[in-house]
Amino acid sequence: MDKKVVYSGIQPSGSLTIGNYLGALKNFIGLQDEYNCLYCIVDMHAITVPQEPKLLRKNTLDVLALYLAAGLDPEKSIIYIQSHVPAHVELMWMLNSISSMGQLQRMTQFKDKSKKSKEVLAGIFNYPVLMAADILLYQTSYVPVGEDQKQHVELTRDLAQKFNARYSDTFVLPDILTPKSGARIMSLQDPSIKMSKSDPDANSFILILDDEEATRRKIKRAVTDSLNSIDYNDEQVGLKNLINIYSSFSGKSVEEIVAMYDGKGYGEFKEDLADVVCDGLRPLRERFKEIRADKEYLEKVYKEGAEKASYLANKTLRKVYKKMGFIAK
Ligand code: ATP
Ligand code: LTN
Repeated sequence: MDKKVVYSGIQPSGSLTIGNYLGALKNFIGLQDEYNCLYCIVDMHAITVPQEPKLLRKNTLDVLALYLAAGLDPEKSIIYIQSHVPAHVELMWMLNSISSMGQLQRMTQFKDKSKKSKEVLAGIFNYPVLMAADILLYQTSYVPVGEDQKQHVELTRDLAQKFNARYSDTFVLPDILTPKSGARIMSLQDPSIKMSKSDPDANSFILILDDEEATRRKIKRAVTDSLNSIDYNDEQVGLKNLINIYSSFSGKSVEEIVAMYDGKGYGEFKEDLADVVCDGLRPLRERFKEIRADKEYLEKVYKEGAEKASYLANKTLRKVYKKMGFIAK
């Protein structure tokens, strides 16, 4: 039997944080042998907030180089840039015709992002429909993402079900795949909100590409509490988040970590955490520099990726056009 399909994407809307790494990228690697994987750089999603064109181009290649530095293998997975496969936008338009305004208005990411901006753009409203198109084009079974994307994957299932019921079986219904630890990394400055690369306060996140000095400084400044005792509970949310980060990078369980620091203070814990994070990211940071400098290799990867992805996407797209009643060319 054919392997099942895994699909995920990351927006080149800035430099990636350890939230993106632990919630998504790190988990992409291990899936490559068991599944047919597609990993996309979703640049069309990134323009739902204003982007400086030069920076968008740079960030897109940075994300590609980070994918490769983290261990994504173009021999095993299809790695490509969303705007190179126009089928995504075409399917999105067709899915719009069965998407309900009410359901899109209930998406928490839409509500959060539109609260923050002066003008609510149509792109941010339609964002989840484009994400559904990404996933459904490839008959995806599993979507490895952080917990914040749960509602979008559910919407994707609803749209697939609606389409299948109206036009006959066409799409596979996808399931979300969240990691056991690291599914929701919180801001280092306000642990009630998720760590986000678009947060204006650079102390709130650690970037995969931050240098070690910045990484250590940000961990030192991370908000904790005045209890000065290492415990894992909902009263000590800042510390809880730091323990989660420690656990995700070291592979140690939360219980092990709490036992290791019994009777010790936050200063020592934070210093060790900085070591664990820097050790965990060092190989990736080094490989990134080499890969990012090799423009020809990057170009080869995204061109071949787009060709393979287009072939698969167009197969689904042709079926959709036909089922909806469009005349074939
Ligand atoms: P932005 O912060 O700019 O709104 P984002 O980082 O949330 O964007 P993406 O770049 O598309 O959005 O996220 C890529 C992946 O990283 C998704 O799977 C998302 O769930 C995951 N992710 C993002 N932030 C976190 C976090 N704080 N903890 C865990 N996973 C996260
Ligand atoms: N909305 C996602 C990014 C994204 C995505 C996808 C993830 C766009 N298309 C398809 C998985 C599958 C986010 O993380 N903000």
